[in-house]
Amino acid sequence: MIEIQLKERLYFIGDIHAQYNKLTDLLKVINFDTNDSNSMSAGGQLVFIGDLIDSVPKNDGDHLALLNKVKSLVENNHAFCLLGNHEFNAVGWATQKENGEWARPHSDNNRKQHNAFLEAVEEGSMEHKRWISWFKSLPLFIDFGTVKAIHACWDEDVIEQIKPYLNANNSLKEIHWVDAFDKTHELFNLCETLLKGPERKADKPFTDKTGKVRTQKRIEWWADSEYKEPIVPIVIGHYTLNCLPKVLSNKVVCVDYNAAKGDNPLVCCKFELMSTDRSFIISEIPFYSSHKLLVI
Ligand SMILES: [Mn+2]
Repeated sequence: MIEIQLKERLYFIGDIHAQYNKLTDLLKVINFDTNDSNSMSAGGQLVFIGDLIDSVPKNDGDHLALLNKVKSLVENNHAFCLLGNHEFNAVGWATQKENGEWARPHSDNNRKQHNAFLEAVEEGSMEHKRWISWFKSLPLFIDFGTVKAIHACWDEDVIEQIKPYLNANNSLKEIHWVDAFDKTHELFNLCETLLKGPERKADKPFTDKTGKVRTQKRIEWWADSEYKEPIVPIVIGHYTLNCLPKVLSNKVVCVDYNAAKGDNPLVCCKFELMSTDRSFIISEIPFYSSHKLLVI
């Protein structure tokens, strides 16, 4: 567990993908106003689970408003922000190897996924470079003691293996960013598992939602027999669920309900850190949604 200044409760917020208005709506729903000491911000902190950026066409959002808001919340001890696979990929896109190639190839498909962000920050600008250096400072996971958070998969073995590559705050060390995109380097698969989730060979090749043909499919690690049940609850995002918010297993909660798309709500769950109740029941964890009318 790292040394962090914790308050009494945490609100874990799912993948936002530039939907700034959904975040402001959600903060109103949970009464989290940093200018009002009578609001929940006095005893609570937010945890952004990653994937702040990259919106889908027709749902542009507002990248700069969102990034400025989240960064300011983090700097003022109102929030923590994890690295998602989209911020990870953004760093690879903007990182050149010694031979001049980009760590993440500038293919048409990769550009398409990332274009809304590149347009918002103006690719190559100082603004772009500033956000990339902030993304590099974000932790891959946080252990809050009675609850842990990561973008896609908490795998104890992988976390042990990746530690030598990390700074004290669990962000990737500057010298290893190129290795993280090198398929021949062990760091590549470690990052893939933690940020994109473990995969297994598919029965037959299939085309994913971005049009890419894949031979590996994601597994539901929280229900997989190769994974031991975690000891403390884990909060994740990434899995673009489309049901009403509910826990995934006895110990795993997901807060990504595809806010990127259309009118889907942005979802968060609340976790009381000071609870001394040892019989804490994860299935009773409260969820909140940016749609006031959607009662969860
Ligand atoms: Mn993701």
